[in-house]
Amino acid sequence: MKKLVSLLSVLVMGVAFSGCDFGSDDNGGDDTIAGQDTVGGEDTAQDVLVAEEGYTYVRIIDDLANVVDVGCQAGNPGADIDAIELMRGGQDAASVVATAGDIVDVSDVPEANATACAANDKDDPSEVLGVADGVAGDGTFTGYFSLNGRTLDVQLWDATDAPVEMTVGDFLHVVEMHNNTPESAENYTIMVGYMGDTDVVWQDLTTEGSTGETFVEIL
Ligand SMILES: [Ca+2]
Ligand SMILES: [Ca+2]
Ligand SMILES: [Ca+2]
Repeated sequence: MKKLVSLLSVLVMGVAFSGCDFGSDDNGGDDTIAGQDTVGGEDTAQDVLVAEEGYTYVRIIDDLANVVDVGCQAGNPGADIDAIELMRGGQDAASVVATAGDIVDVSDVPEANATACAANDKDDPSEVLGVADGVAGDGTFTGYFSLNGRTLDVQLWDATDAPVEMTVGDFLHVVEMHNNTPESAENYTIMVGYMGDTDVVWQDLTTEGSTGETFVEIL
């Protein structure tokens, strides 16, 4: 059976906030950001074909250009991932049926990132587990993991710690913390995966350039 996965990328822009540290540029704010055209709430939609069922894994790939284009923010370099939630029946907290329950893998920090961004005080991947601690864009900045060029693999679990498969109509919700400034809403790519014979098989959702808070509709 085949599924069609449609990406609906929505950056939720809340009340402007100042004074937080995440995503803040440490060199005066003169940087430009790749993919900035997605900042500001414009929706995009792309369709890709998913050839297998049983998707319980999610991969978040940091955009290496975050460091180049956004700058090396003090203490939280790269995309700042608070939570990865699976929602059923809506796009609100009450609709969450599964969250990142297991950290499957975290890749090494690329050499270029390690050199440019040696300081990362948001370096605990377990911060992505469970429901969102903060709300992207509203100034509640807590409980997130700054990728600093890395790739993060998780499995979605329900409240009983059982893996949960994505089904048609679900929304995959990735909370990347930002404060309504272009340089704080950083780019990343989302993939979904299922367990093959020996390893997780990953499906690209063509979500490169996802920025800030993203919803992916499973169709
Ligand atoms: Ca960041
Ligand atoms: Ca969190
Ligand atoms: Ca950010």
